Amino acid sequence: MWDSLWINARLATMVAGATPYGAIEDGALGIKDGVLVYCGAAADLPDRPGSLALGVHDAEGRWITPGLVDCHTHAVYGGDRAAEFEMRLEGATYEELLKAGGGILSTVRATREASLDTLVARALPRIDALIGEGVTTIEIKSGYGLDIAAETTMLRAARRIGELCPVNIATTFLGAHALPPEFEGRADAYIDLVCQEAMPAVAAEGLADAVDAFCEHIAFDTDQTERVFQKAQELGLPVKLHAEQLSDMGGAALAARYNALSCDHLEFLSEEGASAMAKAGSVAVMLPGAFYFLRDTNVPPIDLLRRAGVPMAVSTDCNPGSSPATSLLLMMNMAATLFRMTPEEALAGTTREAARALGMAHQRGTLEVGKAADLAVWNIERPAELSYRIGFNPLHCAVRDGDMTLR
Ligand code: DI6
Ligand code: FE
Repeated sequence: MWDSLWINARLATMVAGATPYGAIEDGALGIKDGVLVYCGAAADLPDRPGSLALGVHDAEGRWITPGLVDCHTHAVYGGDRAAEFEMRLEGATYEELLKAGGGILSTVRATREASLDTLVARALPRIDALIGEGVTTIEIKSGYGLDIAAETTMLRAARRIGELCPVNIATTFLGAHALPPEFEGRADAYIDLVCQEAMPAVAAEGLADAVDAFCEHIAFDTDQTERVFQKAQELGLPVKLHAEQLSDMGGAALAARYNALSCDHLEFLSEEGASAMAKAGSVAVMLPGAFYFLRDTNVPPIDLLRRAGVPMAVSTDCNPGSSPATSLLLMMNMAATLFRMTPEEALAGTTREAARALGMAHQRGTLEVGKAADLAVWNIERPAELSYRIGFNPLHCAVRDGDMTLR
């Protein structure tokens, strides 16, 4: 007997191939031990629903998609940056604020002051907002601690959230996010600390599933980024990169050489960068919330990525400075309106390709037999509605690893 069976469902399996959205119109999903054991036409079920599963759910014709995956967030942090937002509206730029000790560094101060419990408590409403939209997997980065104690506390807070909430958490060590004030003028010495002490400590405790860096003229250059990647490789941790957000540093091509899971932002990505990513199979993570909030004008080269065959994900970049966003559905709308991604690309970008960007493609991101039973059930008539609306949540209920989380 299966644990549960969904019938009367329209499935957007998001399996790439024959039909748009991998759609199965009169579909059924069977679940056992948190895993999909049936995914296909209801007509092909081997028996009557009642004799197949302990619990039978009637989706009443609703669409079911894979649970959404938010593959790039900085959802754990202390304080907020609303005052800085006001200053930007009075004329200051993002880069000026950072140089004046504000920006990321003001969040670093607030994060260092916060206890693990406070970090968790402050993050929970953001996590709940994401879960409320059918998100079943969230990546959370460190990067606002910038010393060993505060970075590990951030990562522990992220792991704790995974224990408290019905959501899968992937953690990423982002020690090379910004230069902490005590290392002013000594970026290489800080990278020494990241590589020789912080990363090994994080790896020894199993606190990070991947390693990220911010390669930018206001953060770290390609040599420093490469040192971080070398150490990550040595420790057996996959890498990803904040690349070409504000300028073309050649970060994407560098990351591709280290088989990066993803390169993220990419507003200034070059043709060489795109083809290197295609060869390495790195996912391009689009972050339209940051583009919008910083009033960026350089749209990431979507057509180039399409032509090169680079998979594209879409994420919130949930963070206090450049994207205080906790709606992945809104990001899908922005990916369509601002970046001209199609609604199908946007949904693939928050399911299949987002899972791939986390190295979880074998486990999550599509509705397929053998994958985790992570589902979002929607009150919509067609999948394009998920990208179409602005600030409307049509979620009916969600299932994570076979358990109903929200209804
Ligand atoms: N790029 C971003 O958009 C965030 N981090 C990064 O490297 C912004 C982080 C912040 O402003 O707090
Ligand atoms: Fe980011």
